[in-house]
Amino acid sequence: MLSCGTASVGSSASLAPYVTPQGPLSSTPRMKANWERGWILGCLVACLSATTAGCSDGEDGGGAPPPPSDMERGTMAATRQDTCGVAPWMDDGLSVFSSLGVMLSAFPALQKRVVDCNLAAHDCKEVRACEVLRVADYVPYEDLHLPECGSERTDHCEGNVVKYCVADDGDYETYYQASFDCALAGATCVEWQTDSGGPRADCQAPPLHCEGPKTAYCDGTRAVRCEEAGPSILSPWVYDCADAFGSHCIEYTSDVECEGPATGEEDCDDGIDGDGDGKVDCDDDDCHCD
Ligand SMILES: [Ca+2]
Ligand SMILES: [Ca+2]
Repeated sequence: MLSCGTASVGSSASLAPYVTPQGPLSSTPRMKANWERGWILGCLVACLSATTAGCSDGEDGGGAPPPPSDMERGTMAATRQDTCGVAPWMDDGLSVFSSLGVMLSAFPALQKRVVDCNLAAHDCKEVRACEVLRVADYVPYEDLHLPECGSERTDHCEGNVVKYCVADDGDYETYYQASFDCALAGATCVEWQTDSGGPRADCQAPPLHCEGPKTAYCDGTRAVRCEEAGPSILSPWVYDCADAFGSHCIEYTSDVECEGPATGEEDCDDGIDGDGDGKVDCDDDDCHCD
């Protein structure tokens, strides 16, 4: 019995498609696509790789950490996708509508292969190549077996489980019901009404050190994004840049990003060689300072 095998699926798994609200981003000019530096995979990540076998079962006496949860795996994958310019997950806090960790739990058929691929990747080039799996695994809601929300959205909380309504691209007349246990994200299910009285619900994460929405800060290598899941419902989320091939967190213009060898020089005004290539700020061609 492997002690660090693949993570179990969350308790509220329902099969349904989801199209990310963010379209794929083209890689930015400052991105260096051919980075080939080696990446030392820890046991935790290595065991998620389809090409890696053989984790100890604890016989070495050290004991292995528990397998990462869907939220942890999805967040790691989101951090890699964002840092590699695939999709801007780190623009959002915790919301069932914009969290890859939630989607991995709620819609594993759609996200499992691409997330596994992201976590097994050795660099941004491989992360970008994983997108073919996301496209291949897309299935419209109507082809799966989700309950319908009805003619009106019926988003609500059942205990700490959020029952939320999702729709396919191009068809916002038929909503299907997905569910997620907010406790899996250390969060609380909250309900509110739209201005027209429509019911809404989402998960709300603890406020951490957020001073309000549309703010962000670094906490070591971690990027903390402070955003709202609904009106006045602050719900931050944390992305560890270290998960993105050894990147670190940088703050500028009230934003946070990951910077490191995988991204090239991002902050061109801090006097620091952010990507470790020996060239600082404008001396680094990544900065395009002219
Ligand atoms: Ca710099
Ligand atoms: Ca540099």
